[in-house]
Amino acid sequence: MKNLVSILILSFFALGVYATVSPRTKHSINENWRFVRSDVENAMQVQFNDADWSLVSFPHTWNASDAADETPGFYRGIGWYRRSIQISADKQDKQISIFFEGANQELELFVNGKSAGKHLGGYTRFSFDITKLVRFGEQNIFAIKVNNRHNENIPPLSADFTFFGGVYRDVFLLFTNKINVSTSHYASAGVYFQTPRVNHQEALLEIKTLLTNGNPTNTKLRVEHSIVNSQNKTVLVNSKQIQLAKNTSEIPFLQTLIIKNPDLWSPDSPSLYKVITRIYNNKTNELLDEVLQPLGLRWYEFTTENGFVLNGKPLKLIGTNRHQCFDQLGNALPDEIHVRDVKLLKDMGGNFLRISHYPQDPVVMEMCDKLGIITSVEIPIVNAITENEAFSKNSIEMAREMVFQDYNRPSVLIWTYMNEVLLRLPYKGDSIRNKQYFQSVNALAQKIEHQIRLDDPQRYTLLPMHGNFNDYHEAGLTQIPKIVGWNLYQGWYGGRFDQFDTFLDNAQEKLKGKPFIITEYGADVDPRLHSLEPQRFDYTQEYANLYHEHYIKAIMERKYVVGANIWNLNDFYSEERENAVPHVNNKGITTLSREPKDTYLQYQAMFSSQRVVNIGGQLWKIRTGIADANNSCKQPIKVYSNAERVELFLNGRLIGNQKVINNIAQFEVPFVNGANTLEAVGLFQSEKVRDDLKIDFRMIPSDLKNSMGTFNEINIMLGSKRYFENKSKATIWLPEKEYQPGSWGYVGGKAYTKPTRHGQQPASDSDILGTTEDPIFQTKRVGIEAFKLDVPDGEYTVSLFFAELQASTSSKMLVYNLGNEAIDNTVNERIFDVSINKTNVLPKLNIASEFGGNTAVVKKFSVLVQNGQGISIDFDPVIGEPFLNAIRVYRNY
Ligand code: GCB
Ligand code: CA
Repeated sequence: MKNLVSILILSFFALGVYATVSPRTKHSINENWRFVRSDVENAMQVQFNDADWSLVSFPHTWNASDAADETPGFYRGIGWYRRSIQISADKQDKQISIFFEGANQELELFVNGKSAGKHLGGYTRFSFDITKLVRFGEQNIFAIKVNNRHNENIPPLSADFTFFGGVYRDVFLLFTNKINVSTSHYASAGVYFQTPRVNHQEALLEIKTLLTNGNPTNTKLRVEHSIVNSQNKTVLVNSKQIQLAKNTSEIPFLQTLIIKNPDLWSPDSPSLYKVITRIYNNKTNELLDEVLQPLGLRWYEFTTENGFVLNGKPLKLIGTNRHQCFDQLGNALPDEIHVRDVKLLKDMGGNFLRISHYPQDPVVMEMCDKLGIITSVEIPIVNAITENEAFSKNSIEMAREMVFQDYNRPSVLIWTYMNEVLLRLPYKGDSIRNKQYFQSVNALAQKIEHQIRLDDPQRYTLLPMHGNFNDYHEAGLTQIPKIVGWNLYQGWYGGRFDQFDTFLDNAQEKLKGKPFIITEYGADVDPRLHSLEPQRFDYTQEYANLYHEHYIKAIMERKYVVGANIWNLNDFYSEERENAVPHVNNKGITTLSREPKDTYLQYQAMFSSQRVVNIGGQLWKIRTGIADANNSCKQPIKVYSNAERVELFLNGRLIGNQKVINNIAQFEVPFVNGANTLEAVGLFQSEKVRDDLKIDFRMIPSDLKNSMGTFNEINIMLGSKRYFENKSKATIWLPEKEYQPGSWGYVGGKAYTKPTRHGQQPASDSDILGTTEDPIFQTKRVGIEAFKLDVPDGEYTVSLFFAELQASTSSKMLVYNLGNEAIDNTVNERIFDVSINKTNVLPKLNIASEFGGNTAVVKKFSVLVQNGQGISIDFDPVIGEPFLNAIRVYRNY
């Protein structure tokens, strides 16, 4: 062995390579796991045969598909992973730890049949020392048991996001010497920085290093810290000796350094230092361990008078929240997607990220450090607590994991806990018991606050509350954290936009001196839905645009609002939700696969330091409308820009030159049938910046009767003011209108609206079974007498779309609609006849009894139209009122 080492060293020198052999190595063990989604007896045992289990790699979740399918619920229980790992004999004198970046949510690891440790909680990192269980020079069987069952002692108890189970982040093996910078303290780096004084002249840096000596001999060490600046120049080296007793761990070692003329860290200039901590055997000078941590030097303050102040300058914090999931992948994301998300926020001009509602992948934090994104990180106590010791203990433990794991991140300025903790009062109606519950919540909040301040005296704390001021105030929660957070949805879940402004001003009046962060605000956008007459709760892009235009203005006008986080950066999975896209919360300003919605484009125009010209409606590529006298169809287009003026061209022709007001230039675009190329030119002082957008416009002839040769298809949603685009089918649906001779439309009836506690909603938002085109079925016309289309002679396919939105099968209360629950509006039987051109094609149709409520039913007919008769569909009631949800007419010949 010795010979081999010396040969190696010799050959390094021979090649002229000055390599330092690293005293610690870390490599991932993500591949080649056998997996089964059930509990299996003896699965931890070495001899267990896992040959018929499936083969998976980490990151992995077992809920990627069942949390998005049409069966309510998803698997919440035990899953096992197994693999063997060869650990070479030359590792004999090493300490070996396994490091999990996260697994949801209870995990136990077995190495060679023996338990190596357990961890509770789905979002924090953890490590186990497995040195004693490993067999060197042999294959070692690793068996991991994970459980994502509901556990009343582990936060979160409930939340508006899917609790995907599995080992969904990277897993590493870490080899160190037995004398090392401790790897065991909350899976942290074992090195902790405080910067109690930073200014332009100097920064005071206190470093606490935890040291472990796993050897049976006392050893004298030299601990050295090198401070390297962003140009890779070592600006300071400090070293000190310490006698480290045998068999000890996590022995704190303190050093205080002063960095002169520091390069300051800020969003515009995120200068990072590296602190490299090395420990040497003082006698032999052998390098025993080496750890690198990022260091950013900045000072900051949250005030009501000047807002947030960074390095002496006021800075409004604007950004988003973020959930860690992606289209089809659930929460099992590769690092690259995490990286991409933080870049998306930076490119938007954002400087603030609320890492909601739980600690995320370390690479997210790394990106925030590097790109200059200020963050708050939080533990996932959401909606409610369990009033017992175990829940308290686990919550505090989680808070400590969070704090220690991201302790040195310059990006982190705020530790957050308890999101909307009074949303779900467990003792509704029992005011005495509820008071006690308030006290329990208050007591837990105080404990967490106390623990965080003890572990990290410098940073701020934040507690995000929903819009029920009185409850939080009465429970004393508005007083405990250093900053108060508000999640506000006025004008979405109910009410009007301006109630956002009055809520804030009233709350500030009562909480003088407390800085506020708008920790959430947003409105759902199904990226397939659009409207020229947007309404609250219609899920259209255009409604959300108005919502955000109002909110951001109110936020910018108020100094005591030190920052705001849009809810949310991305659409995200929430299994219990129904909505226009079931199982998804659509409040993202990008989609599940991160295509930017208009709201993203708007914020980019407002906050980016680059020159921005973004034509709105980029996700609305197929449009439709009825031809006017010039055979065109005027529809509005917004261009988001930070130019002074914008010119807009349609197919090369200038159609307007508009002043940009609040970063928006508005145009009425006379679309023509077929290809429409829009080009926007932003007129800046010294240059022009362009953006273009191609739109396929499907012109509906105004004179349908004489449209031979131009009419091909029409798709109409009844009772709707919305447009719906299906990108894969390349179809576009348009709102209904009343019939006029020569044209098309309904006769009689009225548009269905959904009654809720906060007024009528323009459409149902229940999951429609049997379709992914839910919005087509979520509106309807009730009491309809006929639908007529005066199409030219020919053969047509007519499809009638039905879904009973008011069936008496009671639908469960949608818990996440923040008090916006539906009011019962079920109907008894509806039976009706449907005839097409006088032939009764659907006698005694009873949709609810035949198919059940909220189920998509499409009836397709071939219709021969002759002698200019057009298409006339008649609805004749037998019992109750007839209805129709949508109709598609397609010309065959
Ligand atoms: C909230 C919650 C968040 C939800 C959001 C919503 O207030 O904090 O978890 O996703 O509202 O969309 O309703
Ligand atoms: Ca990772």
